[in-house]
Amino acid sequence: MTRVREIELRLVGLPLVRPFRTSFGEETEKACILVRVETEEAWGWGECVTGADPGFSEEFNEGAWLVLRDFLAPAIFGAGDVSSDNVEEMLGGVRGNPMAKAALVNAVLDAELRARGMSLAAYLGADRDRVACGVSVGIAPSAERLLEEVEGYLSEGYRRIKLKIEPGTDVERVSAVRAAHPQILLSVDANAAYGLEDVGVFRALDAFDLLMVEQPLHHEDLIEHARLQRAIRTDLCLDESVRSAADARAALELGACRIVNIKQGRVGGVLEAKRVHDVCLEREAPVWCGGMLETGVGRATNLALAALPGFTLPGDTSASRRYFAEDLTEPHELAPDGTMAVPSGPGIGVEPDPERLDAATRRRERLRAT
Ligand code: NPG
Repeated sequence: MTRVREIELRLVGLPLVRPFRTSFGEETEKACILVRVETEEAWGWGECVTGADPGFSEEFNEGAWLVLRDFLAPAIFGAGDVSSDNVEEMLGGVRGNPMAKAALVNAVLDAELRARGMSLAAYLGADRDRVACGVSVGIAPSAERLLEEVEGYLSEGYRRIKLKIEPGTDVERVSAVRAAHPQILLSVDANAAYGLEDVGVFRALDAFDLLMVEQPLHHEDLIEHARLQRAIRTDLCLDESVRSAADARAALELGACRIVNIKQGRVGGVLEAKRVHDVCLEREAPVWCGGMLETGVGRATNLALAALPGFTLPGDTSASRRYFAEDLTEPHELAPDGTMAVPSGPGIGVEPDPERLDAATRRRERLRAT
């Protein structure tokens, strides 16, 4: 137990090495909030996975900033002693806003683990020190460009390719990649762009031996996903629709999916992410670690999570250079065998380089107990 002395919020921006297009929009830069918590014993970092606009979920950077500054930080300052055992409860008076909460929960836990000299991976119960990595490929302007991009990632060693899809080009693009690479682990992610009336598209995709189809239908739906799952052979995986361990349990019990993408930021932080993992492990549903184009801070957090025993599929834990020319931390690097090291130092095991962090900072606010 310790007191939080100060919480610093920074809005940072980094250019992406290539635009990232999904069925809900295109991003050319990464803009996010970093939270630094200072306790009586140590400091810790958390990255908020919100983006500039509410396209993926209802949370977004400017909203998350206000929620953190005006509600979550005061809840921590007002509560007295804080630790990983009570931090989620302290934030419980604020409904929803899992991404904003995740940044603070993760920062408090990082500070606690740095003070104890224990790595996040060890704390969570990791059973390996390297994880298998996949890569998520944005919607390309043409099938040729997509094939080139896929070739590039395969030659770097990535062990699974995930294609973003949207209505109109879906089957043609998947068919082109599968024809060129009959053996690879291949999946698709629709980011909720379809309706049940599109069942024909998913029946057609059944022909390509996909590892999974991710989040085809509405971002809050479970019932229609269960219907779709019964109508196709390929396993469905849910992302947006799973915002807690309770959601994961409901999804698996309803048969809405057979695989779960765990993004710690989407479910309120690594503590809830571990519970989602436990629910899935108990029901023998494979999980994998999703990504939200995080900087090296959030990426280190994801790597620790991805080392838990239930993470049996390669995650969107790609190398820093897939996103940024220069990351805020030391770069996370992919080995030629398609694996990445799980940071082993105290807490998340990395920190932002002070100069690069300052150069990327667009706004900064320090909050203290009043
Ligand atoms: O490698 O970090 C990564 C990106 C993986 O495709 C990816 N993320 O829908 O899962 C997603 C998508 C995403 C990115 C969603 C950014 C929201 C923001």
